[in-house]
Amino acid sequence: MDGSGLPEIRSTCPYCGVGCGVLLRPDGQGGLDVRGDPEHPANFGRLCSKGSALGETVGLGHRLLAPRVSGVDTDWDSALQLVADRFTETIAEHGPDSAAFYVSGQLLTEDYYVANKLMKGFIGSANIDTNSRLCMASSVAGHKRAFGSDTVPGTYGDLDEADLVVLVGSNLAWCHPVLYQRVIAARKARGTKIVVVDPRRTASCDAADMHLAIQPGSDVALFNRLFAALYEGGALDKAFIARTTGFDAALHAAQNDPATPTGLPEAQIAAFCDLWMRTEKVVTIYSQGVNQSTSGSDKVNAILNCHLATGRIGKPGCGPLSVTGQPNAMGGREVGGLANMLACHLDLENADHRSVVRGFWTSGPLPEAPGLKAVDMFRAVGDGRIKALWIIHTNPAVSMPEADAVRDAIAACPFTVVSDITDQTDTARLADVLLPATAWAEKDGTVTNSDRTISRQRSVLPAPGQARPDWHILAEVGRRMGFEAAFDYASEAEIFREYATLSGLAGQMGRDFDISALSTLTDTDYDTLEPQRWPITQTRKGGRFFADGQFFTPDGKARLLPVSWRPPAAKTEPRYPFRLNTGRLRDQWHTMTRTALSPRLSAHLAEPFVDIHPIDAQRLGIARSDLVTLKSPHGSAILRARISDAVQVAQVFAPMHWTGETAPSARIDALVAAACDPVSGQPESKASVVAVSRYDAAWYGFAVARDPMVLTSDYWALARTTHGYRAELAGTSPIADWESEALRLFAASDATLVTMIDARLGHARMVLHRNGIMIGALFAAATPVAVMRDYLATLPGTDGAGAITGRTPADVPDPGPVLCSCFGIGVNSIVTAIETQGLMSVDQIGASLNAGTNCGSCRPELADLLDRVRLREAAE
Ligand SMILES: Nc1nc2c(c(=O)[nH]1)N[C@H]1C(S)=C(S)[C@@H](COP(=O)(O)OP(=O)(O)OC[C@H]3O[C@@H](n4cnc5c(=O)[nH]c(N)nc54)[C@H](O)[C@@H]3O)O[C@H]1N2
Ligand SMILES: Nc1nc2c(c(=O)[nH]1)N[C@H]1C(S)=C(S)[C@@H](COP(=O)(O)OP(=O)(O)OC[C@H]3O[C@@H](n4cnc5c(=O)[nH]c(N)nc54)[C@H](O)[C@@H]3O)O[C@H]1N2
Ligand code: SF4
Ligand SMILES: [Mo]
Repeated sequence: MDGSGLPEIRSTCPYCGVGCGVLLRPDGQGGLDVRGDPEHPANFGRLCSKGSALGETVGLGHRLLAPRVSGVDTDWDSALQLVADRFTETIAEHGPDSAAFYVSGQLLTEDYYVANKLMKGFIGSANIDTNSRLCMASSVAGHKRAFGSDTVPGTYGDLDEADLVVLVGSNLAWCHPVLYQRVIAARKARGTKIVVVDPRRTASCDAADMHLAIQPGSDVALFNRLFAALYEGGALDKAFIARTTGFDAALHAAQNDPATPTGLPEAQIAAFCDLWMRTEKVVTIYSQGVNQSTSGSDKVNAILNCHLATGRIGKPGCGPLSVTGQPNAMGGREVGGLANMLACHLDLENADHRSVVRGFWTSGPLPEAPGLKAVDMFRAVGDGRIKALWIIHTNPAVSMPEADAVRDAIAACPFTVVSDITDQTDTARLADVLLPATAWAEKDGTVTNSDRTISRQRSVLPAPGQARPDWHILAEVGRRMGFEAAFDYASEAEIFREYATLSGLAGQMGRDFDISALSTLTDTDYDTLEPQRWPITQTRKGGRFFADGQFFTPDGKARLLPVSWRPPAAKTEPRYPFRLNTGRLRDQWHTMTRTALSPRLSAHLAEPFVDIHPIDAQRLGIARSDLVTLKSPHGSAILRARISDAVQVAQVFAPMHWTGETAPSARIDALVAAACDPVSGQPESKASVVAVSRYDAAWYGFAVARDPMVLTSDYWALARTTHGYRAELAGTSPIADWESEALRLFAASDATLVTMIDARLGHARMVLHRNGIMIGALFAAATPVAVMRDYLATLPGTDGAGAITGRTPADVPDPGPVLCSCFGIGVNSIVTAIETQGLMSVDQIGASLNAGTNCGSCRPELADLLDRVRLREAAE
């Protein structure tokens, strides 16, 4: 409770795998107040920019509110019967493997369990795979190869006690900001050293003692060198090595793998090895720079080899830590959501495991072989082997590699069902049947975060329209397909109890995942369930794994694996001379269906871009703010050029977030090759090859508007603002009549126009008013438009005085692009404060402007800005 009298409800943030606890209080008008839960063990009250802005994303404007068949709203009964009938008919005619589910690490455990049970247990196919294939599959494979199980050994608490944290292919500052803050706090408290291994200089490098800017895909070579150095330096733990097998072969492979592919200077490698060797308490955090690779599983095992051979695992302050991306990536692995797994960390290919699960479910025979993994699944959709497809809580038309082919395959599939909270996604637009799911704040269930902590998500808002929880929709279809008893669930709690009971059987078979002590929870217990780390049995609760040298392999020993460096699958060549790296931005979540609703999150970086090194830019005649075309063997994209030495020569980086809804020519996965790791099946999303050239635009435009715009130009990118929308535009054919173009763009033929057009220079400025209120403004030029964007974005809905000048009035400073999204503070305001007030630290910036004092996600960028201003001043 707080002052307002309404109770605060404890729940979990629906974004990243840190799994922060949140306290939610409905504001009574459909909105939510959100703050961090001081008692949650993942965040102790902290939230990042995305978590802090959750309240801005719960509006209903974009929601899908009724089931829809072939574009027409219908009732649940008809829609569910149609789905059940079409799946039943397809299976009867073409066999179980003609059906597939493609699901998500953002589903709650209860949803996921039901989906997996329906496909593997009752449809009798293993064709259920998940976007976790694009995310965690290499970590799962690496864990299973080394430990005999998909076990995360340590806990977040290790970060507080570590003396060295190595971030490998992880931009923790932006992607797991609350964990990053924890590392920074440890650094302040005990001087923890930070090393970043990433081809790109990221926000996570700002506080790092060392940045190893390796060549893409060369991590195995680096960790092999470390392994060899640990051996040569006498730093191995012989007693622990006795608890492993494969040491000789692994060491031999490491010693024979040259470090040259890393491209790093020998002295830097030596310094890294030396630091690792000297430090007992080392945590190696790894993420997509490791997993999303054709050698992803080998990268994981190269890292695990070093921790196992030094016994630095499962003890306080040390161990490998695979940070998971999605809020329930771990839960999905636990329920067996991947095509090659069974529920509760049991193995699909193990006959004893199958028979236990079959007996428990009283189902038909379970499939004996793995189903199709994500990339193969969509290939099978494309070539007609899969004829009925159900996509739940994921947007593969945007996020899969070779996304144009995936989009076309979904469109051509004879029967596609999509469950989403909105119809405004690239994938939802392709569905035959669209099913409205309840969203995060409306649903109940559990999620597991990166350190095995299971937390409740709790519904705090009513389900809008006809929306229903995902598990409920799945169970209805299961019942209508003839499996009444198996899917006769009355509540989430009932599903959870069943799952916890099954985990007890898995525990009895010697598996790690056992939460059987939760199998007798009452509904009230489930409602009040506290966050807790598995295992949760009568004899064991939480804690770390493996310090005792006991592993989940048949002989109980861990496996050291011989691994050797392999280059990325795609080779650069004269036609495609650049390596394309892709990843995330601080304030957007994946395909932006939720974060883009928040003006303050959209203000951080409002347009898709590509980072290109100054030397390459100069060689290709690309100037700052130019648009560029990227072409790969699979597709093309148009992006804004940011010239930056954060990337290396011949490498470019582009974010993954933009879609057909927000910037149709910037769908980056259209370019990404679907080359996969041979063990994990995870695609190499970070190392495709592309050509880069300047986009030859006849005109460039910038528009702000109060209402949605009619965007049709060759290039456009749309973002929300506090006053409506802003858009960047460009086209290759000249516009003859700018005034008609403006009226069309704003769908406002009745508006009054103020214009300034210079046809000779190709400049055009138009401000549109209706009833004295500015509804839009369009600025066009033959070169990238130079106007004060962030200021102009605040004018729609006002009288718009002076808008035509494209700049602030003389007495109003331009705040510049927003850097601190919590307080909406722009770069220019911060630079001015640094210069005029002589600020020397991030804390001083906070004291003066508040910037960086709420969630802290922008602190690395503040530090970077401070350095740049100071450097500039020093040079002057
Ligand atoms: N803000 C934000 N946070 C998120 C998400 C989001 O969408 N937005 N998504 C969540 C999800 S699902 C995930 S999976 C995580 C991902 O979290 P991260 O893995 O931290 O994020 P990415 O930006 O995908 O990639 C990390 C880094 O890998 C580097 N990299 C590329 N190639 C290599 C290589 O060969 N070797 C090494 N060592 N590094 C390489 C990239 O330059 C990049 O900086 O983030 C989660 N958190
Ligand atoms: N190039 C490139 N591509 C990548 C990556 C990369 O680094 N580079 N990363 C990959 C990784 S790690 C990941 S995890 C994926 C993520 O990619 P996706 O999973 O495709 O992305 P999201 O935007 O998270 O999609 C979630 C969808 O679920 C909907 N939704 C939200 N809440 C609910 C709900 O409660 N129920 C239902 N049924 N639907 C809901 C949202 O509106 C949205 O359409 O992208 C992958 N693709
Ligand atoms: S770090 Fe941010 S996005 Fe991740 S769970 Fe916490 S608040 Fe949510
Ligand atoms: Mo992910």
